[in-house]
Amino acid sequence: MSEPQLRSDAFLDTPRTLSFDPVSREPSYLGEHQIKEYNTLGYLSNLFCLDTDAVGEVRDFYSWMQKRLARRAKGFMLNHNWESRSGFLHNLVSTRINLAPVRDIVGQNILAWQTHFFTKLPYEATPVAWHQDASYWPLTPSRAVTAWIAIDATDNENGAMSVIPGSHLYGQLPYISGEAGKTSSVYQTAWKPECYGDSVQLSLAPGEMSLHSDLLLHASGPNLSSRSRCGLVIRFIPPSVRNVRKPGGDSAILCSGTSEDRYWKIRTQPVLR
Ligand SMILES: O=C(O)CCC(=O)C(=O)O
Repeated sequence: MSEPQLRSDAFLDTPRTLSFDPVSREPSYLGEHQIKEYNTLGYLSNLFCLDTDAVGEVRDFYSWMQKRLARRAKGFMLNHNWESRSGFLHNLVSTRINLAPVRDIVGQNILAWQTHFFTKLPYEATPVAWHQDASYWPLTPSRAVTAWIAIDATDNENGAMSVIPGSHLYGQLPYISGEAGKTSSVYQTAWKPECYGDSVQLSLAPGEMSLHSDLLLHASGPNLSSRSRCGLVIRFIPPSVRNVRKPGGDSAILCSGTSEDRYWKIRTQPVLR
């Protein structure tokens, strides 16, 4: 069998710096051992993020959003970036989540670039293929940290996300392109992910989050249970990161500190729910 065509850069026309920069600042919330863990493994898990009331409000918001979407064509991307139109999500992201562990990793100045609901309905079969987030994004350098926030409990049965510890240290990895929605809900599939180590599945209780580097390989399997698996994902960046596809500057939500760099316009809270 011939080898498929491998790719290693989705943005050939716009070079990016895709390498891991270890965290060296002194933490004020996390322990030193957790910073070491993040640097060597590329992720942290089971961190407190949202209280029970907030989790309930996100669940209500998600149901409301799905009812609105039901009137339109269904699609994975429709769950994307609601924070840019929703006052509720804007407020949640900027004031209600436990940012302390994110601050210890990203620094004092934090922007939320995008959000996404990654949901698997009961018995939903579509897996998420192994991929690196940084490979997809027109951001440079690769300093984004994803908070994967459990709205429902996640475990082996309902398709909790898995990661390959240490895979963030290899920079951009080769991948094959595939059409989203057919075999996976992402369109890059890392080539031979098993070469980078054994995977670990991240079981989370509602309100807990994991944090992962944008270079860490991650994936998830089908939901084999009668339970829903809803996660809210937030992409956090320091303002020194820029979008190479938007030379005039991109926009983001300011969550902490200031945005002293010229690359980002700060979004105001939308009036709509
Ligand atoms: O929710 C999942 O299973 C995958 C999440 C993911 O791919 C991401 O956060 O980039």
